[in-house]
Amino acid sequence: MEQTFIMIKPDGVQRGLVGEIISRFEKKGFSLRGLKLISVERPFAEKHYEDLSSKPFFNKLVEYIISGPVVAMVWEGKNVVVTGRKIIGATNPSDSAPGTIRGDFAVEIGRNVIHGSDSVESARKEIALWFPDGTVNWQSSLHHWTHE
Ligand code: YYY
Ligand code: MG
Repeated sequence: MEQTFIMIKPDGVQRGLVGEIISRFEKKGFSLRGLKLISVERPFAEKHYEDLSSKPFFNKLVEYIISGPVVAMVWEGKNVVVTGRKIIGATNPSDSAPGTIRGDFAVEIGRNVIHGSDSVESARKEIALWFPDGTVNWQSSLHHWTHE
């Protein structure tokens, strides 16, 4: 079954949005496979965002991610990568639809509350980076009520 990496950024943690965000993924019907509150250091944040290292906003982005603890999660379910991105909403909160996490809770692109993997391949890399000891292999007893 497909998995994705989801991270609640420092602003989401500080603003008390952790429960709300987890609840949206749970209610959708996805299964939690990994969860931790963690403060990361600069080299780790740079590694996570290495594909963006040439972008003008890279340093500011890394500063933001290391500015406080984040909640790192692995979620599993059918098409969870693409559907997770839809739940999160467009990168710039000015463009994120109401009903999405960024559309409902964010104003600025540099304070957009949450990260989600953009492909199955980047999910695989990000899960390996953030959960090097693996994730929890279990199946929710509700699984057959959400998945055919
Ligand atoms: O995957 P997603 O988070 O939606 O966007 P990315 O293009 O991967 O950029 C990562 C991160 O960088 C974005 O969530 C906010 C920040 N950022 C920025 O501060 N300014 C930009 N012009 C573009 C992205
Ligand atoms: Mg991205």
